Amino acid sequence: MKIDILTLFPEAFAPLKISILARAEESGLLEINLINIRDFSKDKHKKCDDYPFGGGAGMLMTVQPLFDAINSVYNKDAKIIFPSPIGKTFTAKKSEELSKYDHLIFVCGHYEGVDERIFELFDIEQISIGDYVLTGGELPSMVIIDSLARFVDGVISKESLESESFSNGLLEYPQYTRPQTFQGLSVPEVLVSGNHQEVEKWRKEQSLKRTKELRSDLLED
Ligand code: 4FM
Repeated sequence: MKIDILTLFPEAFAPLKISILARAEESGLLEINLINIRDFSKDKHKKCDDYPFGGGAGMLMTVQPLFDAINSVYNKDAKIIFPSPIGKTFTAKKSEELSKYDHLIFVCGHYEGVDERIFELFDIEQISIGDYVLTGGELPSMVIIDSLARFVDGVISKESLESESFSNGLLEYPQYTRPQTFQGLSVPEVLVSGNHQEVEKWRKEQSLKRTKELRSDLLED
């Protein structure tokens, strides 16, 4: 999968260049390109923001650099995403759906907004990561990319994906590793019993118990 990220702050994306995503890029499963929107400004000072018509607080990103930056990476099969609080809320289902594309383009807004005409010039899906406001689309782009990359074939094991929270509509069960006792606290006996059927049964029960206690909304339908 190719992911193009259009941003005024490419240096903000260092977190995508470590750990699992770094390995996914090295192995050729993922290609993440950072494109500086400022490089496309036709203004003599490379300006990419301006005051809103009609007045109001703050600055907006101007449409020309955004338009040219998108066109520099665009092809008709690409999906364009603009993280924004006005979008539908991001979920594991949406994450898996996005992971099936061969080419994603993330457009990161910053400041108080972008000129609305960019949404008339391209088919862009706005996606929110939650009901709160951030200073730009950089962090939510990273959240969405980190999450969907895990669903790209080969990035992590199928078993890891299937055992985690939301994969079966439930929260993940509690997990333990060595040492078997720490500060007087022991690992649940069933997990060291060697009885795989009992382990599976316990994990299912724990998942259901946790979901009831912490996220009963997930059990509603
Ligand atoms: C987005 C600031 C666009 C400026 C933002 C522009 C957000 C969220 C968010 C801030 N994005 N979920 N919540 N973005 O707050 O996705 Cl131009």
